[in-house]
Amino acid sequence: MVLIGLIGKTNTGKTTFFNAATLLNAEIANYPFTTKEPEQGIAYVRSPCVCKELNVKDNPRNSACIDGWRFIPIEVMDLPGLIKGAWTGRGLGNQFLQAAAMADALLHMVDASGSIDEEGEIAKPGTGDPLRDVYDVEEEIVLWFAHIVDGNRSRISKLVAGGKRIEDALYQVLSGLKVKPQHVKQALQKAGLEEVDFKGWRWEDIKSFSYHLRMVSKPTLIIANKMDLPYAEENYQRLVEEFGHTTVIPCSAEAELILRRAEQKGLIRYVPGGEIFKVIDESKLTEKQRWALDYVERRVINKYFRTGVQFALNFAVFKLLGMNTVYPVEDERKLADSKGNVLPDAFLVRPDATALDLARMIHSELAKTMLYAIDVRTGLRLPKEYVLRDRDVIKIVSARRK
Ligand SMILES: Nc1nc2c(ncn2[C@@H]2O[C@H](COP(=O)(O)OP(=O)(O)OP(=O)(O)O)[C@@H](O)[C@H]2O)c(=O)[nH]1
Ligand SMILES: [Mg+2]
Repeated sequence: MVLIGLIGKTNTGKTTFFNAATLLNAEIANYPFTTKEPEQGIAYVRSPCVCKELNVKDNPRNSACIDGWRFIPIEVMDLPGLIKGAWTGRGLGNQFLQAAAMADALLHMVDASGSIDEEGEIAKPGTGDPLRDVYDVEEEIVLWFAHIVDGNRSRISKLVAGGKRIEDALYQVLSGLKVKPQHVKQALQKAGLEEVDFKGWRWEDIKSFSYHLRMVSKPTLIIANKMDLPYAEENYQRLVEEFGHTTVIPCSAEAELILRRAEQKGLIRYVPGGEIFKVIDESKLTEKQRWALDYVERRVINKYFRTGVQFALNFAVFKLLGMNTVYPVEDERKLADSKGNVLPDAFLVRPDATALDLARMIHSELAKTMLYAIDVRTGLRLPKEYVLRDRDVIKIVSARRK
């Protein structure tokens, strides 16, 4: 399953975002380093379901269909907050970095209201500097990568002396970080180090390579959180200007948490990622609930049209990682599985995934006996190597079934 990691300075709202996305109850508090251990949970990305276009009523199994939107599961990981010096093992740094390395993409949470000071304590909005916070956290990650390379100098040198290419030697040392061989190659190219003898690499070269490796291997979004607070708007503009190469998404994790909890209690109707919510029965709201919902409406929905939580997850999965949604079926006429469930599953697949990859995702046995696939919309036969496209409805035909 796709894994999205939440990184950032302490107190920026990572756990609030995590709880809103997963409806879990991890501890949220206004003191630094509340989260001590990485925690994983299931969240959903949403994609327009094919049920409308194909004019059927679906019975989803691995996902959900609400108002014509398919909600497909992904994994989200909440991580301990970072501070300067984390790569040396200070604070909860090491554990954080090892867990972050497992993610396919990262959401870098920032307190856009500037209400945390340098040490991570809550302060008056407008006093902290979210730009500096982004640089600090990024620096920690790069230094951590760099120290893995530096600490393995002699091993890498030996591998190279033994005839291995530099990219293979580096990959061997770094494979625990879920980086791919092509990431190592790209980072070498971008740092201009392809032709430089590894023995001659200076500390700056290692850092430059590590910076590029971090960038290519862990695509990242910046989440400007706490947009409901004063000063957030100005800082959001500054973040966009400073980090134009990275997408910055305005967000209020707290607002999303309020809406999802209210929806769970049956107080409002709200589809995550939707731009509206409706109170079901005004008379059932307590004073506090009414105030909270009013706050969300005034400070977040009316200004930014959404809380940003669902948007951020969607952006990470569909834009950063380029994943496609594919609907496998067994019965191409009924668009159903063997039990008659219509459009039972929606799978997220990588941009280069083939029909054979889809068969593998369903069952390894199916992949072994696969003959070809059928594009259910057109009835056309597709070869195993067919590269899947977004919203494809596919039947896998195998030898055994015939
Ligand atoms: N106003 C406002 N406050 C928020 C928002 N998101 C989180 N907070 C508050 O910020 C504080 C820190 O939230 P957490 O979710 O615990 O932050 P964290 O990044 O997980 O912190 P650590 O686990 O210590 O790294 C809490 O008091 C939250 O209520 C938001 O969108 N708006
Ligand atoms: Mg936390």
